[in-house]
Amino acid sequence: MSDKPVASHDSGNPENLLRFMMTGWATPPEPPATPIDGAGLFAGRRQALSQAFRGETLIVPTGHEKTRANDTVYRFRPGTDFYYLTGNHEPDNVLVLASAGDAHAATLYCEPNPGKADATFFTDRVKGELWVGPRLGLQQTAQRYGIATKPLAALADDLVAALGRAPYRALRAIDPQLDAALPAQAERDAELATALSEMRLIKDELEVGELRRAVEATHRGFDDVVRALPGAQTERTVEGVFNLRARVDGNDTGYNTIAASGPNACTLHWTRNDRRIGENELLLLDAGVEAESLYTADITRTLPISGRFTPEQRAVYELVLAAQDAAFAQCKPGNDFLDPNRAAMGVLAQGLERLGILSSAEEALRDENVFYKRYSLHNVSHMLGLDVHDCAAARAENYKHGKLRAGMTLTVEPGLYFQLDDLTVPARYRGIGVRIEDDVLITETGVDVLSAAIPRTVEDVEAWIAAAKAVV
Ligand SMILES: [Mn+2]
Repeated sequence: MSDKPVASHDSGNPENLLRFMMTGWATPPEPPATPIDGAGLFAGRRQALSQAFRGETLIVPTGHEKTRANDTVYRFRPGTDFYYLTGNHEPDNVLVLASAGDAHAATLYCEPNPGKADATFFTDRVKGELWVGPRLGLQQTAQRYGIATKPLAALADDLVAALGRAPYRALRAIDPQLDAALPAQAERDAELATALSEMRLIKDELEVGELRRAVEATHRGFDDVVRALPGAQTERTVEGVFNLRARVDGNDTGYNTIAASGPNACTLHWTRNDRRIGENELLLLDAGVEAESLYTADITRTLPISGRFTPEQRAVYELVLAAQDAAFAQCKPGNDFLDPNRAAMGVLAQGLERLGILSSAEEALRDENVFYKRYSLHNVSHMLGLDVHDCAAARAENYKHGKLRAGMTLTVEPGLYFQLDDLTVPARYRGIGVRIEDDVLITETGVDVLSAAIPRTVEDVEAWIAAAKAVV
C-alpha cells in the first residue's frame, strides 16, 4: 500500500493497482514555458531589493494553501511581496536573494513536477497531478519566471549554509514553517517588509496598466449589478452577480464584496450580505475585481434601488459627492497624503452643520474634537495595488504623513453614515449610509481618476439605473 494517508471516505491502493497506474502513459511533451510579460521588470525589482541590502541573504516566501475545513482549502493567492518580485502564482515557493557587492543571485525554491515518474501523481490528494492538476516544476518555472530554480526539499540545507556565510532577513508571517525554522530578528525582518512596501508605493507602467484593467472589469461588474437590481431581492444576489464578473474577467474579488442595503450601509465592512433589500432603500456596493495579475480595484457606488434618490438620500449623497470633489482637487504631487482627507472633512463638517447635525463645523473640525468623525468614521484614502490596502508596512513618514508623488495609486472615498439609533441625527436621515469611492493615479501634473467612467453624480447614477431598466 502507498504510505500516503487515505481519506476517511476513500479506499486504499493495493500494490498491483499502483504498478498498473505507473505504466502505459505517453511520454509527456515538454514544450518550454512561455516567459511572463514584464519579466525584465520583475528582475529589476529583485535587483533593486538586493542592492538595498548588499551582502545579505533575503528570504521571501509566498506561503501555502490554507485549510478551509478538514481537507478542503481556500483557493491559493500568492504572497503579495513574493508575487511582486517574481510574478509567480504557485503555492509553497520561496525566493532567496543573495548579494555580494554588486553581484546578485536569485533562486526560486519550488516543488518539482515528477510527472508520472512516481505514484504521488495518483496517491497524493494534496499535490498529485490527477487530484489538483500539474505543477510547473523546476524547469518550466525557471523558463517562465527567468529565475534559477532548486527543489524545495533543498531549502533547509541551503539556508543553513547561506546563513553561515551572510546575515539574513526574512519576510515574516507568510510561511509558518519558514518562520519556525529561521530565528526571528524582529527589527531586521521588519526592515525588509518596510523596504518592499516602500518600493511598491510608486507604480511602474505595467502596474498602472493592470490597475486600469482591474478598474475596467470592476466597471463591468457594477454594470452587471445595476442590470440585476430590479430582480435582486437580497444582498446575496448583488454579491453573486458582482463576484461572477470577478471570476470571469479576473482572478477573483480583491476583497470580500460589501453589498449593504438600507441601514447595513452604516456598517463599514458589511460582508454578511444576507439581508432582503427594501424598495426605496440605498444599496452601497463596495467591490473590486482583482485582475489575473492580482492588482485590484476598490470602488464604491451607492445606488437608489427605486432608481431615484429620495430628498433625504439625495441631500446626503450630494454632500459626500462634494467632499469627494474637494478631495480630488487636492490629489497632486507635492501635497500631503492627508490633504485630500482634510479637504473632504472640511466639506463634510460644513454640510453636517447645514443639515443640523453638527452645531458648529468650526468646533467639530478642531483637532481635539474631530466630532464629524462620528458620521464619517474613516479617512478618505489608502494606497491601492496588489493589496487593496497596499504598502501597509511603509513607514508613516513615507505614507500617511508623507507627500503624494507621481506614480502613487490610491482611493478617494469619503462617506457619511447615520446609524439607525443615533439620536444626534434628525430621524429622517437615520439609517442612511453613503460612500463614493474612486481609484486615482497621481500624475506629474495632478490626478488621473482611473474609475471616472463609472457613473457618479446623482443625475448620472439615476440615468444609469433607468437605462438598465429600459433594457430589461
Ligand atoms: Mn477602499
